Amino acid sequence: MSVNVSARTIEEKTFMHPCYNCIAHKYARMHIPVAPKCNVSCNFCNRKYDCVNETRPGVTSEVLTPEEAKDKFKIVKDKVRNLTVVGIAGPGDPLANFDETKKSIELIKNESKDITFCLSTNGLMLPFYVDKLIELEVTHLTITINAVDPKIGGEIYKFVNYLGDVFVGEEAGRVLLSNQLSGLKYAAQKGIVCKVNIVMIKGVNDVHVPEIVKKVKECGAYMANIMPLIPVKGSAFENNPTVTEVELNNMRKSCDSILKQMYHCKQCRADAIGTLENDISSQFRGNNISEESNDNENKLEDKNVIELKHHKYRFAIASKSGVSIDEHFGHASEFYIYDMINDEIKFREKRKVNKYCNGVYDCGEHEDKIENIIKNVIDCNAVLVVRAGFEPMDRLYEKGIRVFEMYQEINKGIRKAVELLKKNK
Ligand code: CLF
Ligand code: SF4
Repeated sequence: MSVNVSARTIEEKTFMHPCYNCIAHKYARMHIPVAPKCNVSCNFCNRKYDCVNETRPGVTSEVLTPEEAKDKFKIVKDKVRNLTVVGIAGPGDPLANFDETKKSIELIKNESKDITFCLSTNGLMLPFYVDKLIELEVTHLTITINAVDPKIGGEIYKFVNYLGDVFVGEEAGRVLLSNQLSGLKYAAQKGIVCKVNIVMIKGVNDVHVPEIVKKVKECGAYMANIMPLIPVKGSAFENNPTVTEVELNNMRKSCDSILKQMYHCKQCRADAIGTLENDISSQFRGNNISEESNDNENKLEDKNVIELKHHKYRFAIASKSGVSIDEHFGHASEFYIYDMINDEIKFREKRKVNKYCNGVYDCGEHEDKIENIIKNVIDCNAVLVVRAGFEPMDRLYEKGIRVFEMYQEINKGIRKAVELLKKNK
């Protein structure tokens, strides 16, 4: 089996890919955030943000279903005439969400024959999926490889979940590396154009970077993209020092003689749209619900559309652990937003709110706070919490949002809430 491109040749696609070719800066790419889960835990990642291997932390993308991604693609394609690439870069790993990845590509391929498909992966599941990616006509692949020494890898990955077995330390580094390199070799042999991203982490893998570049070149990588660590709040590396722009560029230059280097990466978000210089994704988020939208009417309209057309439910969940509904309404500083569509439960995003209750001293501010919370959950059918006071319950009820008190695992709680909504209890 080899790469079969429909209209443009693979060389043309690479020539018109804004990440693979800096003179292709006039072309746009669109990321579709259809991949929320991940099978690896990188020490520089805090899962409330997008995959840091490819994207900028600090911005949480919405998660789309494949159908939603296809609908959004149609809108974007009509408006962004220079669009050449559709990429999947998170918010987790596309190969840990292969069904969604596959379905999205198939649906979009039906809409456009000329689009280049590009994926960014941690590489753990790559050996399993190269042939499938070729069938899907994915021509460009990014694999993030932060170490070619399992010992160093062991310092970078908290754990690796490989087919249900969890590995830690050096063993985690070994399992991941072995799959990354065999996947890269195989994909490159089969004609996929492979870029390797390397997160440069001071004191951990910085002096090791040239060795990584040499190894991936041997395995067939087309280019390398050395990126600076962004110490994400809440991650194990949150207090690690960062490399300076000068140190980063010096490293890239010193590796240039080994393998072609990328100098223009923007560490863009998992729902980025536009040229690398000009991200216009915010213009397209109104089509779906976004954490940036505080427009009540849009959210209400959206909620009605969702309920009537798609029989879909949306919930705001108060959770300390991220696993169970275990937070009091008044103590929640953020809500996890989940959808249930055709019996399938999907996490969408987290929304920050001002805590409703900070103790007796701010009782007078409750009015403003409940307004702020209502704005953030207006598109939801219900809020699921351990406990809530009568006042917030009444105010949410007035807006058509139910409050269900329960203490259980999130998915179970959602199913129970759907039953209650259906029975109108
Ligand atoms: Fe996206 Fe990545 Fe494909 Fe580009 S981004 S999946 S290769 S289409 Fe590009 Fe953005 Fe840098 Fe990635 S600037 S973060 S390298
Ligand atoms: Fe986070 Fe990406 Fe690493 Fe997964 S691969 S843990 S999403 S940085």
